[in-house]
Amino acid sequence: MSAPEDRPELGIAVVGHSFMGAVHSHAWRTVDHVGRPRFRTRRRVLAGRDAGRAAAAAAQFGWDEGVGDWRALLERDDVHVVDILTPGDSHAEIAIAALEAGKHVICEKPLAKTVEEAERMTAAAEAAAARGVRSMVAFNYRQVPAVGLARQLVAAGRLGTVRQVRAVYLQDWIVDEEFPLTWRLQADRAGAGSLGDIGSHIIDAAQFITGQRLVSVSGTTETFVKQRPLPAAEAGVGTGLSATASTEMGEVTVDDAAVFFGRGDGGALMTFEATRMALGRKNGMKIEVNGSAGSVAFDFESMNELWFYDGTVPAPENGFRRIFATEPEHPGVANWWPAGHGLGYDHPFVHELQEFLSAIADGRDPAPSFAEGLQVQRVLEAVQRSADNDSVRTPV
Ligand code: SOE
Repeated sequence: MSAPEDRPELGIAVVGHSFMGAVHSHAWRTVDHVGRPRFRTRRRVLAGRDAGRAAAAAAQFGWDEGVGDWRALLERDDVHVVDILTPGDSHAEIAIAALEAGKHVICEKPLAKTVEEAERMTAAAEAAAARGVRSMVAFNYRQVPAVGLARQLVAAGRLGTVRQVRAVYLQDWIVDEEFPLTWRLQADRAGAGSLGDIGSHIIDAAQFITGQRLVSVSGTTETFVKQRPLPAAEAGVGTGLSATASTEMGEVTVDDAAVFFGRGDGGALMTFEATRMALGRKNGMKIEVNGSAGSVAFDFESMNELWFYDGTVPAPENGFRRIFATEPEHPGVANWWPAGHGLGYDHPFVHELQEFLSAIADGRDPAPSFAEGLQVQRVLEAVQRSADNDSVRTPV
């Protein structure tokens, strides 16, 4: 006999069915089984741009139905949450309409294509919050237990004064010059290239761990491959980053790689590199923080580990030690597997939904809010401005 169900139900809708559509569908499918969220969730609708493909995706990913236009979600009383997993060019329109229709909104990163869009989204989020409607931007890496632990160590003063951060995000999926010009390589759809797509993650992670906000930046970007074949067809269902090429060529309008540095409001010097051209590196999101009393180092390719150097330990026996961030006391771990059994890429997306659902139940704004997404957008735009001004110009 099953236990009586006393939790209110939230009807969920997702918009998009490519890589993030697949990942978030998986997270929505799982969130009900991890701990006991204060809402039951029901995977009601998956929206796409084509009814047939949306129906196929809904069947594949376990949604009640698929629809060919996200606007259909706004009128529905059985949809309480809209999860936006589309390219950046539609985030603002969908998020603002959904918030105005009283739907809680979770939106993939970067929040928008431009600061102006992110400002409008944040204004809509703040107006909606006054009516109890919540919103969140999906920076998944801050939900990795080892990253949360790094933040806790900084907050507890174990690193002393944070002086330096070096963060890189290294991928190689567009090294092949024949890789097609998918939306992530088009400025009018994505806003920026590596800078926005993966640079936004390390900006958020650096600020999240240190508690410092970037107040000034300088950077430069490069597009190594200027032309690529246009994609043969629209992204299919759950196709990840892959695509097939047509014979027609188009201009790449975003950066392939970005390097930049900046100063935090607590005095830290931070350096960043975001690239999709680091041949051999698949998802190398790494961050190291050095303080006056200790250091931490994280590498997503070993995501269950945090390396900690405690400067108070006597020198002869000191060194970086590996903390296996799989204990129930580590952020996000308690409801999963016994200590030492580890988590993967998909789990932080579930943590993100847990935070979102808890915030709705508590009547508070989830973290990170749209306002935090806007602040990251401002950093991205400042880096772009610096790059456009050719800030790396002092002749050698
Ligand atoms: C592609 O660079 C991508 O899928 C990003 O869009 C994601 O945010 C990142 O988690 C993995 O790489």
